[in-house]
Amino acid sequence: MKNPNYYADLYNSYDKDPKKIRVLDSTLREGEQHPGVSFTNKQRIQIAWMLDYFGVDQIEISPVVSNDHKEAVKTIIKQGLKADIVSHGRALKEDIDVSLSCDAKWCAAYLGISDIHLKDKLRITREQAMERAVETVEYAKAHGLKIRFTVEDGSRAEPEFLIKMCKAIEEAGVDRISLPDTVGIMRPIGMYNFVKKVRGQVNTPLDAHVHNDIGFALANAFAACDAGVDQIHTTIDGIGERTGIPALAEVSVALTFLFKSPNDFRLDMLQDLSRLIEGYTSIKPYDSKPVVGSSAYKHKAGTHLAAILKNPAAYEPIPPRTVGNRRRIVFGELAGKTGASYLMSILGLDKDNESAKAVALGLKNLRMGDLIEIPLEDRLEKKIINDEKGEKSEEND
Ligand code: HCA
Ligand code: CU
Repeated sequence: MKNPNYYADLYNSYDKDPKKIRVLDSTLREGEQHPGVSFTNKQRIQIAWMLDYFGVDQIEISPVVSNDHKEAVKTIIKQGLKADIVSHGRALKEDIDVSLSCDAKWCAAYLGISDIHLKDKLRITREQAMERAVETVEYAKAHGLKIRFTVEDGSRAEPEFLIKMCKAIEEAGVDRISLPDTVGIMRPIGMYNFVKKVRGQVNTPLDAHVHNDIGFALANAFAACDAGVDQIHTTIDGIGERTGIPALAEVSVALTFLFKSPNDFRLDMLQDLSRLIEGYTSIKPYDSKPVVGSSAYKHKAGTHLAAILKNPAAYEPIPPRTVGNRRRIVFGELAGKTGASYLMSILGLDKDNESAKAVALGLKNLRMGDLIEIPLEDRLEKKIINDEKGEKSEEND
């Protein structure tokens, strides 16, 4: 039999030689903009270490928010991590100076370029915005920094001005340009068109920073990749302003399995990373959250249990261990004969057909919903169950 995902992979039609898509994690910048999130410096440093060990390419943090943050940036930069540490701030010389004072090698500067941001937020003209952007990039370059420039609210900016701006900062020597959908208003084809427009006019490497206001963030991030972006912004569990941005877990799993993008991610850390953030923020990811959610690998309906017990790939796209999660089966009124029979075998009962049917019916008639959940690993748990049964029968002998 072919790999169970073989035909799906054909539809996904990844390239023979897939390009590497990089990940910038912004848990320490965008993530801290999520209501209820405020890390201590010790936590920030630990999160940076873990993200680096996981294998992200860049870690973003803002030193201009507070003195505490500035200290955190300095300390994290001193750790000599593999990932670039990107020091994020406004498109102002004074913010670049703060990055410099932290000994940063990479900085990021953002400036709103949509009419509403220019007129009502910044109260500057397009010309002034252009001047400010170019000056910021030139200033950073003159001080030996690598700089990413974010054309904030770019998806709502007048396209000609967007291109003019991108060309001007490219000319000034910018190292990357972040194309954000700041208010999460794009659908995937729209994001594709937005990125494609810029990609056709500038050669600078592009980032996608996309918000999840209507639930399209993850899809938009990948539409942006299809259009030529080579770095996606994430946060652990997708935390960020309002409804946040794509989650690191979903992005890294999709890159690995759906895009076959070459990387060294330690995917088995994903659930631990999620738990770490849960512990530091008391924001619990909802149970059906992809990859890391507590229900992401639970199987319940009788027909599913019957299949899972034979071959878990029947109802799982990726094995749970791969992403640090665990498979569980849920017994209750939906368990069916196979579920009942398995439950009986775990309890050490003989499981003839008639009794299994009776137990399945009993579970249904109880009308108490889900009664118990047990972990079920590929071989391990089955072995334990068998061993225990062995011991029991010896005891009984
Ligand atoms: C912000 C805006 C930003 C910047 C994105 C980026 C956005 O909160 O500062 O720098 O790539 O969504 O536009 O997060
Ligand atoms: Cu953002």
